[in-house]
Amino acid sequence: MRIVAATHNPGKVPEIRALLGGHYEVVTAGSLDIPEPDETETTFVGNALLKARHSADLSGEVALADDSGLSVAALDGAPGIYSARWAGPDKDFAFAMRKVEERLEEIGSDDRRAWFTSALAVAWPNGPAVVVEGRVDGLLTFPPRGDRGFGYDPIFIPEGHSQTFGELDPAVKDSLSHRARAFEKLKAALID
Ligand code: ITT
Repeated sequence: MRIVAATHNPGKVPEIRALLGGHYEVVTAGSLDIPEPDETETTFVGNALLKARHSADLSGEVALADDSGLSVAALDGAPGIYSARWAGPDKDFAFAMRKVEERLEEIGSDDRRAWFTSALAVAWPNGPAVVVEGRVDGLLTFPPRGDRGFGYDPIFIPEGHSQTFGELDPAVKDSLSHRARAFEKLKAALID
């Protein structure tokens, strides 16, 4: 079966392919010339639904979207749904990770607790949609470590590990990440 990955983030695509398994042919919204919609909702779930519906309606095919982000406890959950926007128009995540560190320094907090959230939505063209959310907790570390993964991976150490997502084998990330946990829920929701 073919499924449209409603994302323009190249970092997400290999994870979506790995987590979906070999049963699906994954084509990206970018490869179908589907433009990025404005993420106008105020929650991960809302933005995931918006992106999945947009790609499903424009492609006429089943679409899967991920809306995700890093939340920092001491920053009241920021950057959260604004995680991509903190990197600016150049998508500079070295800058975004420094910004997280600077904000923590500004408030003088040594609380390093953080979590990633992924909302996954599947939408059928002009039809229904299903949405679920997964989360992984961990601790932040500075400076960034490792060059695997994408986004904020080099500053995030998942619970139970001593290496960042930027250092861990991608298979380890895919076994416990926010996205992996959301996929487990998605599979359960689609089977029920
Ligand atoms: P699409 O909307 O096209 O999918 P995007 O990058 O704009 O791409 P989001 O709006 O969901 O996607 O933003 C999520 C941001 O949160 C993403 O750019 C990363 O910086 C960060 N993020 C999400 N999941 C992550 C992960 O597994 N590892 C590191 N950073 C992650």
